[in-house]
Amino acid sequence: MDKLERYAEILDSAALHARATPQLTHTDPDLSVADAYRVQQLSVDRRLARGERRIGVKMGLTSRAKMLQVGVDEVAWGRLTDAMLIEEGTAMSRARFVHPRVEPEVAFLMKATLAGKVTAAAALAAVEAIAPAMEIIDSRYENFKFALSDVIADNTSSSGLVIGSWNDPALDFSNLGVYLEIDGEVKQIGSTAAILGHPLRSLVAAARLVSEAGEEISAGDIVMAGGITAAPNLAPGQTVRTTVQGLGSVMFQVE
Ligand code: OOG
Ligand code: MG
Repeated sequence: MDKLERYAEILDSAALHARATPQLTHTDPDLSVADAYRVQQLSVDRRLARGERRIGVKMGLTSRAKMLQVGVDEVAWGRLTDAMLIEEGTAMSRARFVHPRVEPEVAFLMKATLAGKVTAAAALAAVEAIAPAMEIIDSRYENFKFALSDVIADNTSSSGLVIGSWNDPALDFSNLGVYLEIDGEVKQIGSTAAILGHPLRSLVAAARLVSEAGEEISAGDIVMAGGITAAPNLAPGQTVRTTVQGLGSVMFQVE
């Protein structure tokens, strides 16, 4: 087994068994971003081989708040599978994760292929709908600490997503107020403008980055635009809700 396949197996099994693993860059400080994306692909392939289905992609580190929280200042992307979906209003089990956090986001549902260098107008034309959403991130690394290559190899911490109701993308979603509540208490406040100045820019970046990997965003795909605020920790018993002005709210519970 070559080195990158070995890394993919380590990360996949850390996720499967909810057990933290040391950062790859501790023993391999020169692990490149290109190799890290290859590890990500190999580890997601292992999920697909177990019967999971690809449902789209996620962008990460698209806001200042997120970059500051984890100390990595480059946008990155990851792959989403159906096993990560948590139905809106239901409970997720804390025990399946190492140290989960939640991020308020918006999600796009695509109605056309989007690949390569595209304009924001072309990106918008490929969007079927937009929804308030939350991502549950769970770094497979000890202490939730990583360098850029680590987090890319680890599928940018992606582990769960919850999507609210779909809205017409014709409304202006460039600067909508967002708040995240835990047990009815507001924990984080932000705006969709925190996502690279406009959530469409995240979609434009996704089209380019996904194409660089030889893949594309297809009709029916979900694209998560990236966390709007810093991500609070999750604990059993919590009720978590994100509200996006004009788009509605989305909720789940932790058990
Ligand atoms: C990396 C993933 C960040 C986002 O939306 O910014 C991310 C992490 O913080 O673990 O998903
Ligand atoms: Mg995220």
